[in-house]
Amino acid sequence: MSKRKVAYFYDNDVGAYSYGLGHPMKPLRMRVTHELVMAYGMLDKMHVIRPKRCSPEAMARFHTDEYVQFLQTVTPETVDKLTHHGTRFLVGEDNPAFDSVFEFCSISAGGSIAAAERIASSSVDISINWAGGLHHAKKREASGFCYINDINLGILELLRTYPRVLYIDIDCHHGDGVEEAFYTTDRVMTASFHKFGEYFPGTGTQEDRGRGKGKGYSLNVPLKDGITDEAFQSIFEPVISKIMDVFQPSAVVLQCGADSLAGDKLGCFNLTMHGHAKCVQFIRQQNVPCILLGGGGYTVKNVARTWAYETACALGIEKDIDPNLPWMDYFEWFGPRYRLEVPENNMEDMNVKDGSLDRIRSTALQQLQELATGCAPSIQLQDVPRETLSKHLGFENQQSKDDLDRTLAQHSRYVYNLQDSDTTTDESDNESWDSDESTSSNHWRRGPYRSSSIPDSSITRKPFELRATQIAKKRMSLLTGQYFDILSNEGGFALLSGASFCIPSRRRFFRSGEEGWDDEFNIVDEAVERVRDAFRHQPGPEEIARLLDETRRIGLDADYGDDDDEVMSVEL
Ligand code: V1D
Ligand code: CA
Repeated sequence: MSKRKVAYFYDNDVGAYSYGLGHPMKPLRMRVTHELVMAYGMLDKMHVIRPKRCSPEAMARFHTDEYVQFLQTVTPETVDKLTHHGTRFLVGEDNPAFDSVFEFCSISAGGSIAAAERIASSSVDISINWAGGLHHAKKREASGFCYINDINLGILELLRTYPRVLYIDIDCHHGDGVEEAFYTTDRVMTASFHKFGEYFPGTGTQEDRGRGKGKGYSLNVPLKDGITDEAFQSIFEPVISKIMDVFQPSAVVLQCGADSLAGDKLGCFNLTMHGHAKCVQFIRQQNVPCILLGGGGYTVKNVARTWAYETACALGIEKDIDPNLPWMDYFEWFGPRYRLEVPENNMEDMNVKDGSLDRIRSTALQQLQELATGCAPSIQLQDVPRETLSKHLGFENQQSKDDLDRTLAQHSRYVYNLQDSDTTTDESDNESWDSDESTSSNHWRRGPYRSSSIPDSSITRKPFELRATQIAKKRMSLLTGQYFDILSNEGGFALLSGASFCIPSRRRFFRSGEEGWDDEFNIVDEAVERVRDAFRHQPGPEEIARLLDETRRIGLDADYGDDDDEVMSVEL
């Protein structure tokens, strides 16, 4: 098999974090994996990169500002107060506020973003981040041991370059956080293979297929206990082949959660190391740029064995790997056989026993056939700009972006002070757009086993005007991604910023219909151009007011606003 250029992202510190005694998630498994990878001499065969840690601003490309800020602040001592006694952000025992949780997240997410950047720049064929794959994290809430959804951040990075991204999830649990994020788009197809039925998170039926433009682009393969290598491949390979055919992804992200291995402490499948790795080999054979991520996996020595072996598969050297483990730190953990293997056990395969595997397979293939014959993704025919959105908008120079931000902020405050009598706010409306209350009504999502991942369509966006009230908080610049203060008496600024600052933040920069560039985007483009021109000559307050008014009139709603955005899917 031909060679592939591989980038391997690893931060030495990652193994030192702890979710706490008695918690099944052990970040140490990444260190043990790395020790094996090193002992097998694989580090010399790939680019080994310590990724930049993910900044809060980069996290907020998917998550809300408020949630990211919470993660930055929370400690075991303050958790009770900051979560309002465990009712917001972190719920239950699954996601403790352990020491330095934010740093841990920044390593995991930094790795997946860097992995995506390397793929998008075509400098490698395969990127690996075993610290990533945290597929349950939601926009404004931690879930199932996951706090920051590194996968969504990585996919968003890929979408800057590629028209279509395929996400595959072989963790024993449903990849709900990724499915939900891209549920309404046809640019990301998600396919999750998982145990379904009285099992966390309770989502991922075959009826959950996406919504709107994304209808048909979410695929679920719900399975029962005890699936073996042979049975798993008998559904994985035809389903993935069909997706490759129908969707023709430009890049693939494979979440390699290792709790689908036999003998996992939380999983209930019966895959061997070789069976699990066959998914990696199969994806590699497709000759599409690919990112391999970690995920679940609770029998640490088996996780390490499997991810080390899968690193060898990425390199195409698995045939040369000695099944007897080399000497390494943690060697004694691998007794009594000290072998690179995860054998199957004698549990019964319920999928084969009751014939459900055949039914699930034919339903999945049928659904993909409908996608093929119904409507092939129109975006296929279109080009995607190679440069980043900010570059496309001309905001590529950090210094000038900072200046622009500062100037906009100063002038906006000044303008607001001039016209405060015009800025009417509804003080009686105490349902702040800054509040998470509206999504706390999403507490149904926290129920152990909800039946559908379709967002609540009864939740509607609040009128733009309501945002004029409040807010004493930090806002993130849409131009630079940096934070600046908004004082509570600058409510009008919040309103104005809703029109002006949000222009470049719109993610909907590429239209998936046949029309190509989004008309709205062209308007945005022109408006941005005018704002940029104006700021080249230090505009006065009147000019700023006119520009802000103009941008507001053309209907550039504040799409960015973190906490008022009720839709859980990202807008593309
Ligand atoms: F057993 C535990 C001990 C301590 C703390 C948590 C657990 C535990 C086991 N299983 N928690 C779970 C699952 N949570 C529940 C909750 C109880 N309910 C009300 C909900 O059943 C969560 C399992 C998370 C699996 C995560 C994952 O493997 O999919 C993963 N993928 O990437 C990273 C993690
Ligand atoms: Ca899965």
